[in-house]
Amino acid sequence: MTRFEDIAGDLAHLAVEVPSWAYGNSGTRFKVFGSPGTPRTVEEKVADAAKVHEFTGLAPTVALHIPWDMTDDFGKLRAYAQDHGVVLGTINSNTFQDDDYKLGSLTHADPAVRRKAVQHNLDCVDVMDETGSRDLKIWLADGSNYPGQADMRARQDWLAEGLAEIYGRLGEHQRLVLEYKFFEPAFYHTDVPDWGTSYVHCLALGERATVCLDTGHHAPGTNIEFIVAQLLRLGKLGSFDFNSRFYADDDLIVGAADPFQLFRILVEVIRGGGYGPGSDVALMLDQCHNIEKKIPGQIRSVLNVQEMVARALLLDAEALAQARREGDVLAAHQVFMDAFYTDVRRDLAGWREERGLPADPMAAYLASGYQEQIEGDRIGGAQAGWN
Ligand code: PSV
Ligand code: MN
Repeated sequence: MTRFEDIAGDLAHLAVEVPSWAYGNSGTRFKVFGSPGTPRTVEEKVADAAKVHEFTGLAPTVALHIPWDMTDDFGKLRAYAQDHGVVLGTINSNTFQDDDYKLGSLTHADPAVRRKAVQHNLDCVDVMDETGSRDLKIWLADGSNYPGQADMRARQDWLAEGLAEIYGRLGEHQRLVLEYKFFEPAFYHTDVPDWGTSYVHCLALGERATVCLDTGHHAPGTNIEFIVAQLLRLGKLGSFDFNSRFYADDDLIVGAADPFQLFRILVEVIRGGGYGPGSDVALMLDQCHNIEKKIPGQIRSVLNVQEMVARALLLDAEALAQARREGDVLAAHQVFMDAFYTDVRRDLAGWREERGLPADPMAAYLASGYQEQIEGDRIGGAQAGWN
């Protein structure tokens, strides 16, 4: 049996990157609700993200989205983040909110639009040079709504060409991560719909191109942990966008909809070498807090990941291997479920205290007065939103 003491050291390796857009207002196509204290600038988003790290010790980096987080001095923003105890992380490009991209970006039939989309990504690499970021994350809204509308085959070639140019611009220590999504906003076909499509493009690009797996981007019932196992086996899992879904790309708090799925995913991450100092798999959140408070929403999210990492680390690998060798189906299943059902909350509270962190980060944040302070201070100006 694996005990909590045995995994306490390994738990210290957990780092979850938080998205700047989680702190801004977001919503559905029906309504974006405003909320008091919402950041108006990228600095305020970074300051909020820093609070998540301060109370949990789990979120040392903040991902930016360009142009949402555009600023004229990224060097200054980098220093600002460092002063607040965090580091700027992944740069997310955005070729989905300009009118020119209505029929596609990197896969548009018009070479001028493709050029514009490539140029935007090259500009994002310039940003990365200034922020010190390692990863450029590309997610495309490209696709079509009606059979016959688009030349799906030609679009794959245009995509490959565009990605190659972007990849060629990367510095030695930079990576391109290509995210897939099976539908939305396009409803008939999507140009990077699945891990296989992302994988073939990354393979053609080279070593520093890897797949980003957003947990909300699969059809219901998909065995995501199998994809995790396969991509790790192939050395092509670059990063996760964690969130949870009930129906489509709900972007809800990770572990809220299906904690067991999160556990199964993390078991494969650990099993495949995707966790710990030897791994370069980035664990990120990609979430929106449409109706709940944003900073506590993010704190809850990173804690959910921590709890499930702890349970996954507790999996008794030896007992499991033995049951599997013996072909004992039920014993293997029991070993697996025993780890999942282990309540680690008390142990984690003690673990945090030993490290000078609050035992209950949610309660500590709520008692800190920060929420009241930003709600009082951030009056006037335009609240940050996802568009
Ligand atoms: C698309 O649904 C996505 O998951 C991509 O990662 C975007 O960059 C992100 O959401 C923010 O809209
Ligand atoms: Mn995503």
